[in-house]
Amino acid sequence: MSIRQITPDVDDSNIDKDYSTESSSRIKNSYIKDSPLISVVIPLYNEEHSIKNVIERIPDHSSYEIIVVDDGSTDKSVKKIEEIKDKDIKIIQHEKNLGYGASILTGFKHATGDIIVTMDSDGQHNPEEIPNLIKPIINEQADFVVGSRYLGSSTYKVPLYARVGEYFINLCLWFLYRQKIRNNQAGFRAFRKKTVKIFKNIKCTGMGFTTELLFKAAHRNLKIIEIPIFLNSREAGISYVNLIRILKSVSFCILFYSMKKFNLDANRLLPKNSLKCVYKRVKHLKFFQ
Ligand SMILES: Nc1nc2c(ncn2[C@@H]2O[C@H](COP(=O)(O)OP(=O)(O)O)[C@@H](O)[C@H]2O)c(=O)[nH]1
Ligand SMILES: [Mg+2]
Repeated sequence: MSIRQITPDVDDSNIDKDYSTESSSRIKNSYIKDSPLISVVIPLYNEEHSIKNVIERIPDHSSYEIIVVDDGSTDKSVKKIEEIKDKDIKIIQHEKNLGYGASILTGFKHATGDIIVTMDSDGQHNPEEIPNLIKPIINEQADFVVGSRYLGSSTYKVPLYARVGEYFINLCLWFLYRQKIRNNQAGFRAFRKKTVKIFKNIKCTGMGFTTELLFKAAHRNLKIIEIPIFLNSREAGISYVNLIRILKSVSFCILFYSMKKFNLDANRLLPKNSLKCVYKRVKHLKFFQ
């Protein structure tokens, strides 16, 4: 086993590495070798009961790079990872809790693979399904793959508020980009490393990240598809999802991308730089968290 604990840097130049073109309508696959390197990025926050099992179940293959971003856990999560034998694991630790999205962005900076997979650390996703998740990318059928609980044989009961929220976000995605993603709050996803630059300026660093990631990808014409996955129920620990926060960040995200899509030049409609001023004022209210 080798565990490398890395202090996160603030330099995000690594995100740009290897990305050749800004306009990313279907990025070509030619660089993906026969055996691509897969970086599995796992955001972690107080999941001492599940994290060890999640990592141990990641396919045991040299082409898998495991990156855990511990987001200031206060329980024994990191100790549990240190107990793991026979796996190389990169652990990056945030000194304090920065949020789900911020952790994934940190993971991107340290990922060296051709394909990046993100999955939860609470045991709801099955690492054995990673090969299925990345298959459409290897076969050049997609740039971005979302594991969908609605398509699989999963018996997981999705709460009503989550169904309604996902239905509404799906409608917005369809209206703006003619793109349907039913399970748009899913955290089990895969995409090409070369697309990562697109996500560099993401503003939602909390749970709203999942929505902004999809809007950004759709805005840049990435080919996004959903494939069936099996979603387990959470067996231990608690969910830190805060509905009000998500609602705020998702609303801002939808508004922001609607304006982008319709090319609304806010500075033409409003007094000069007023949008910048509004943003400065609301920034500290953590709308984007
Ligand atoms: N890095 C990080 N991960 C988080 C945070 N909050 C939740 N997570 C992780 O994100 C994943 C999904 O969160 P969860 O609470 O299970 O959301 P739910 O499945 O939608 O109820 C889990 O693996 C959590 O450990 C956070 O503040 N920072
Ligand atoms: Mg969960």
